Amino acid sequence: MTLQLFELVGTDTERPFSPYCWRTRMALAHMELDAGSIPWRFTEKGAIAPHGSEKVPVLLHGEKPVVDSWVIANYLEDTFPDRPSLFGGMGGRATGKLINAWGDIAVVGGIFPLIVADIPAHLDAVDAEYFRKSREARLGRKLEDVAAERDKAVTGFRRSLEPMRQTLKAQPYLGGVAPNYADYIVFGGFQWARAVSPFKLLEESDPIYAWREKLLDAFGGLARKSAGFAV
Ligand SMILES: N[C@@H](CCC(=O)N[C@@H](CS)C(=O)NCC(=O)O)C(=O)O
Repeated sequence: MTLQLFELVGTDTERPFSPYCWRTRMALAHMELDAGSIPWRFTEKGAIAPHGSEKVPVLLHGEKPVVDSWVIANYLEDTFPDRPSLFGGMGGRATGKLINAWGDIAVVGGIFPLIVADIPAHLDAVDAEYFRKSREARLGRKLEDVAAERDKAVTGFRRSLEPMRQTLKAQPYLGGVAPNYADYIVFGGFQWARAVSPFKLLEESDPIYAWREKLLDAFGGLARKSAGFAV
């Protein structure tokens, strides 16, 4: 049965930019699973509604839809037990749940105000209007006003990554000697930023920068080859 992934894009279909879709894309590569890409834009709700979702990623396994990046990771782990494991056992899966929440809140949530104003330029007029309206309602402010503070705000974001920094001083990946799904959860956030924004999130001396470089090169440079800014 074929695998197909709905992936968020804007005007450039070679620039998938959802942090959650990137978690799934890296997970598929880790498991050595081929999956076709179905480019999806914010306002194309009709394409995924029949699969029971308003958001991407949505993975189709044959006819079967699997919705939400964490659910997809668990589905892949359980459905393809003969493939390289994403979690490395029940402990990895359980702590992966924590990293997933941390990735959503501290990483995606932390990066969001730093890059959000750069996103509309990658969207067509209809999507850009939807994005601006929905995100400004969420933020309670204009995107440009949020962006105006980013040079200062990035310091707090970098500080918030200290637990990860400490971990990477002791081991090469969150997964230990090799990456696992915990790494892809966090990496998805950085790859989202790289796809849409020239803003520098990490200093080169940061161990997280070196970790990100390794993941950009993983799987034949899957993430590095995808359209993005070299920051
Ligand atoms: N918890 C979900 C979050 C998915 C999500 O928020 N996807 C965004 C793209 S990054 C989306 O589809 N947004 C649609 C919209 O804003 O209308 C997951 O992990 O898959």
